[in-house]
Amino acid sequence: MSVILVTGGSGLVGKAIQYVIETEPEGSRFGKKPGETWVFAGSADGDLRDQAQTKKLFEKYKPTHVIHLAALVGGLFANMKYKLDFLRDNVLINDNVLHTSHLTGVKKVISCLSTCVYPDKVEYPLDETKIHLGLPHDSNFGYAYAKRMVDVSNHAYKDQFGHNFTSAIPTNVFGPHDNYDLESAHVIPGLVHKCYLAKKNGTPFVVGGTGKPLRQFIYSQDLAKLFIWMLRNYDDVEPLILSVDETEEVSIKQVADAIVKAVGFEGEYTFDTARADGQFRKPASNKKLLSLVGDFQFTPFEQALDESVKWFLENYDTARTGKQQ
Ligand code: NAP
Ligand code: GFB
Repeated sequence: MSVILVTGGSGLVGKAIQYVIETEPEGSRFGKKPGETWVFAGSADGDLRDQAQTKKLFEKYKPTHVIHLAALVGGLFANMKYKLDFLRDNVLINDNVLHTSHLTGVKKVISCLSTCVYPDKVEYPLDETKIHLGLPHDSNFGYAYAKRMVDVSNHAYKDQFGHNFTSAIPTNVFGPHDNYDLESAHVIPGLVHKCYLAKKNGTPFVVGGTGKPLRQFIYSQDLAKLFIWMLRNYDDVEPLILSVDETEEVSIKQVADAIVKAVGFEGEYTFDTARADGQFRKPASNKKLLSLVGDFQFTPFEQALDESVKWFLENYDTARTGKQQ
């Protein structure tokens, strides 16, 4: 009788895992297995920066397996502004979840890193062996070091106690239930929200930076399936990159063009080059993933973007918009 606790279960990636587990046929490749109980916990179920609240959450659900997604998460501009919060909140959350998993005998933990943890100056493409080979990009070193410490902790728990604690490394993620608050949003939800407001108010659509940086984006529902696959099949302490192929890198300008099309915006569209571009690129190789998972169909970018914009327009009133009108 397995109990799978998904921390951060109320967020972008958590909601996608819940959607897949609840819609895929029971017993299928990405579906729920008979006898499994899945628990999706948000911060209302317990502030994981607090050890006592973390312990209480684990005592309540007695998880056998944990998919640990909970984190202080934000886009480039939020990371640049709140480096200490992104470091400290995430160090506290990660240590409480891993140590409570250790104390309560959890059989497996999959934590979630990000390709922004990698060194800024390293030979591309990024692969699973290069995480600690240099300084992260200055724009998000707080978040990056907190996430790197998860990999260090996993190896220490393995060495000292033989625990099966591992981690996944997604690229930039997008999809339904994203964070659209213009201050803290990532580029896709941020630009979808800005484009929607520009269309609604007849104002210019302004993209931050030069539009030249390159990014790889994975659809939250594809990422969700890969987390479920890892839960069932991946028992190595070494992290695993979860991403589309590195040839799928797109420029921020291409992303903005696709959003203009998806939202149906016909007005003026400019770049605010006074805003930061952040890291120019962080191309990640999914060679190890494909060598293990075999055949996996990623959702085409434009289809995934259309579905995400449709969800945003249909759920605007309840979505995390930070209430900018
Ligand atoms: P998100 O939408 O912002 O969701 C964050 C989740 O963490 C929410 O469920 C939130 O709960 C929970 N949480 C935050 N602080 C908490 C606290 N102190 N105690 C308990 N729960 C807390 O984030 P996401 O995009 O789904 O990210 C999920 C994971 O993927 C994170 O580990 C993130 O670092 C990683 N990641 C994300 C991206 C991306 O592009 N989004 C890329 C790479 C990796 P409430 O909503 O209830 O507050
Ligand atoms: O998604 P994003 O915030 O994160 O920004 P990063 C990506 C690129 O989009 C940057 C440009 O080059 C931004 O200049 N951009 C243009 C915008 N307009 C906007 C906008 O309105 N909002 C935002 N947010 N960006 C983050 C890390 O880096 O990647 C985090 O800081 C996290 O820690 C995340 O790991 C996945 O890809 O630059």
